[in-house]
Amino acid sequence: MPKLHVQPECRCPPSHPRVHPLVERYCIPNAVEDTTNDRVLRLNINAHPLSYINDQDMGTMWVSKVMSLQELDEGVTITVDLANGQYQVFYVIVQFGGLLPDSILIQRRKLDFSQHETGSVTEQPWLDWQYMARNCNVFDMQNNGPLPRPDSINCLQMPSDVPLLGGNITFSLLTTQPHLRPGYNDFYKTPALQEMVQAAQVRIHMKGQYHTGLGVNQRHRHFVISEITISGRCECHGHADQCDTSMTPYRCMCLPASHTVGNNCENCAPLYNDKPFRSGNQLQPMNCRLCLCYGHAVSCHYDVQADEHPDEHYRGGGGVCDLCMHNTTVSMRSRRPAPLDPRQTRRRSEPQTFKEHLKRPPRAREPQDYRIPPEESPRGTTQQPQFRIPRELQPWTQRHETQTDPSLP
Ligand SMILES: [Ca+2]
Repeated sequence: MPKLHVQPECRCPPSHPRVHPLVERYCIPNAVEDTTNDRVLRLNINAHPLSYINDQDMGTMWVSKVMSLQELDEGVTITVDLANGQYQVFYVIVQFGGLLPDSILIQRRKLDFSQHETGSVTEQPWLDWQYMARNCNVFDMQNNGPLPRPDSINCLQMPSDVPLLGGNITFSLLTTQPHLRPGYNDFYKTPALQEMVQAAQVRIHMKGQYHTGLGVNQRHRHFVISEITISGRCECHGHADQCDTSMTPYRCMCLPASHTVGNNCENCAPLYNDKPFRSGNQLQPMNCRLCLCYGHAVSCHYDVQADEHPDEHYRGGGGVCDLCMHNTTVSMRSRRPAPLDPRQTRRRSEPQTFKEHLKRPPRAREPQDYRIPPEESPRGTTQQPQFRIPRELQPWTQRHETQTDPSLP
């Protein structure tokens, strides 16, 4: 990539830093006559770099080269790498500065989590997310087709009144219109939808121009994007309220009460495997459960065979203490540490706390009816997804209307 030299005021290249005083779409060198023929278009590859596409400044924009009709039909692809992990993405907004494309395909790519176990990285396929078009026939799809399943994909027809210049396209996963996506209002109980929001990379294909048929000037055969906004949150399995996104990979700040570990709070801590790992949700925190090893083991694992209520989280328990210490062994009935020989134990004067625990069968203490313990109140609201889209970014709004981009020739 060439080194960028962008003058924020005039967008002229360094070799021709002055805006032509008479014909503003040209730049000319310093210290030459105004009538010089040594001039270059202000629209050039250095003037509107791709980095302007996500600099959080609506006033700066990326401008593609001026294309032939064939190049427009072949289209342009922009790939956004979310850089430090796989997020739960809920909407994608593309804010255009010029003519809207005739058709758009938004795709996503997930991370290959198996690489941690196998050591090899497998390139994940691109998955279709949303089609949009002036007429969905270009994709051999139905206009505004139904969404029978939570992870169905359809083609949204762009409205007939899109502005000549500017406007935006919005892909909002949970508030699809005109058909609401099944499960949109029950995210935590819709696994297919939870899978569908996962993305580590986002790709946007744009083809053609919506208004080309109206005889658009050749100089406007290009794409202009002022900002791409991708909104998501860290995948913390409902066990964190905060996330450090300055790290690579990002790290969820697992709540202490969840007793989870891992960058994504995706595992139970070593001594908290009395129940299998489960994701928390709005109503149930699903904290990992402590194995009753009485201080005689440093880890435990879950054994479904030992669990009287394997389908429930707050009843039963299948934790098996690992490598029992202090002359204890695992009781085959309860999978808890038991003294090797009770008579010997009495003689050896076991610690008081251990004997007290033995008097209290842990199972009898479990509540018969399900009730969330007070210390396990549902997660705070900060962990809930925020789906509101600013009013000015609602789909198909006409933010730029007929304004002309002053920096264009
Ligand atoms: Ca920008």
